[in-house]
Amino acid sequence: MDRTLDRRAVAAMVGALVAVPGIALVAAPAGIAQEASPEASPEGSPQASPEASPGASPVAGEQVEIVSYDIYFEPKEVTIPADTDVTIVLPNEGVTLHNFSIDDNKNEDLPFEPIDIDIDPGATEQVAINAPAGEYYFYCNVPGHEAAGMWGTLTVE
Ligand SMILES: [Cu+2]
Repeated sequence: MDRTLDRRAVAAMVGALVAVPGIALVAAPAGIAQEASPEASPEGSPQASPEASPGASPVAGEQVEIVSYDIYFEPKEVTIPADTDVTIVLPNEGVTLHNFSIDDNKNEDLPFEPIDIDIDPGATEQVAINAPAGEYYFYCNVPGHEAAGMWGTLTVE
């Protein structure tokens, strides 16, 4: 019973944090919704813990989620802040292997190390990125998947 109360307290605190208008969460609304319900994401994100930094710099721990399905990414258009450490969380909700790549395919003079991450079905991978402003093309490099529409645009601004 105590644990239930604790979870409620934490949920209330997270709710309060999200409600503060001064805190700009650039992440997609889906990300905000997840943070508001700790039970939905058992792994949690320690840096998002309200106890850790009450009212402190909300910029730490920027993260976005791009989910792999068969055969597409959701969302397909993602925006993140420039010159900021961002964690891209990559769940694979499909039944086949997928991949998240940002490389020289449709990107000219990529200003950061190429990304190439395989994601087993049911698994969740993640990658840290810190990119200058620009538009970057991402895709799944499993043969046939890009052609089937498994690609998207990462806008950094
Ligand atoms: Cu794929």
